[in-house]
Amino acid sequence: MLSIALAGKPNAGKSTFYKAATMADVDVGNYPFTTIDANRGVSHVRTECPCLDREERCGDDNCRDGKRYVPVELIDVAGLVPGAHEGRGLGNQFLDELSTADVILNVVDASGGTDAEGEPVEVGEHDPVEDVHFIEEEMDLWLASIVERNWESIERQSRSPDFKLDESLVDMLAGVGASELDVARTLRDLEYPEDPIAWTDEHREALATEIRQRTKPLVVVANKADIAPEGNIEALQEAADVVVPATADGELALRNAAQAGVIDYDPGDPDFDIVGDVSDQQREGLHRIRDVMDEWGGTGVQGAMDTAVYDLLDHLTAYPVQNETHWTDGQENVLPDAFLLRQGATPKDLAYAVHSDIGDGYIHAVDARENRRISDETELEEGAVIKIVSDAN
Ligand SMILES: Nc1nc2c(ncn2[C@@H]2O[C@H](COP(=O)(O)OP(=O)(O)OP(=O)(O)O)[C@@H](O)[C@H]2O)c(=O)[nH]1
Ligand SMILES: [Mg+2]
Repeated sequence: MLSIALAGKPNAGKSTFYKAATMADVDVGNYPFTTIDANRGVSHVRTECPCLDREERCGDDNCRDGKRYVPVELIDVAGLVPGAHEGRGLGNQFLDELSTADVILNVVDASGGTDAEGEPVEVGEHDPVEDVHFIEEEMDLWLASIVERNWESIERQSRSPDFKLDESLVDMLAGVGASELDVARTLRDLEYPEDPIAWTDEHREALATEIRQRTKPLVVVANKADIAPEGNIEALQEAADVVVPATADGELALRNAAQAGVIDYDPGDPDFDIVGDVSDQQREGLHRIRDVMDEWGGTGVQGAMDTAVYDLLDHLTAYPVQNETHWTDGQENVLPDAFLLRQGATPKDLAYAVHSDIGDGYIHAVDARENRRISDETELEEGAVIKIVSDAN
């Protein structure tokens, strides 16, 4: 499953985001280091379900009237402070938690109501722009320390006649999610001595930064948008490439209200309807959330995850079926599964995503929308509905 990690300084709202996005019961508190051990759970990205092109909706939990929710892993780690890579705050073991993530949501307190260490201050007192880049720097330094720790082993390996730097680096960096392609492209873009013994700290740091950029893209979540002073969100939008304004707290309130039957709201909707009895105070609270949603197009929680997966990672959703006419599995469930794949993925990649046996036994694929066989080289598109014919079926 694709993995999204929430990172950021303490008290920025990571656990609130996690709680809203997973509906799991985790601690939230207005002080630094509420979270110590990482929380891992399942959330979803939202897309349009292919059933919208048919007469009937799927009618299951993952598809609400054509809004399709595709599972992803969400990880909520302890807060990071500047210097974390050398053990400040709760230290660098928490950076290790990020190693399995495919993409990072850097949760920033856009209200400026917490200082660099996450201690509460007056709203507007701290400049949130300062919190944008330190996460990347900490991650770079953490990765550089991994490279340094392992360099002796690379030097040793380099004495062997069939030593290949790229292969050794792939071995070393697989644990942080770097593929052969990531390493190949990184080496192509860097200047470095052929002999690993001649590498300096600067060479290793440059390698770490390049690899981090390729393997851990970041979305800035400008959280606490509900109380952010005028101009703070805009300043963050200028400081980083991808910024999603958000109110994690607002999303949590909406999900709770929806669960209680008080409002009609699906995660990622730009608005909600009040359908149950609410007190004046509740109504006022809901209207405050609506003001933020009106300004930014939603609460930003669903939006941040969707941006991470569909824009930054550039993934698509593909739906394997067994029956190409009815788009069902063997139990007549309509569009039972959805898989997130990289752009450029082929039917065979989908087969392997379903199961390695299905991939190994792959014979050919049928596009269920067109009801025709497609070539093995076909690049799948968002919303592809595919029957895989495999001798493992
Ligand atoms: N106004 C406002 N407050 C929020 C929002 N999101 C979270 N908070 C508050 O911010 C405080 C910190 O929230 P947490 O979710 O515990 O923050 P964290 O980043 O997990 O903190 P650590 O675990 O200490 O690193 C809590 O008091 C939350 O209620 C938001 O969107 N708006
Ligand atoms: Mg927390």
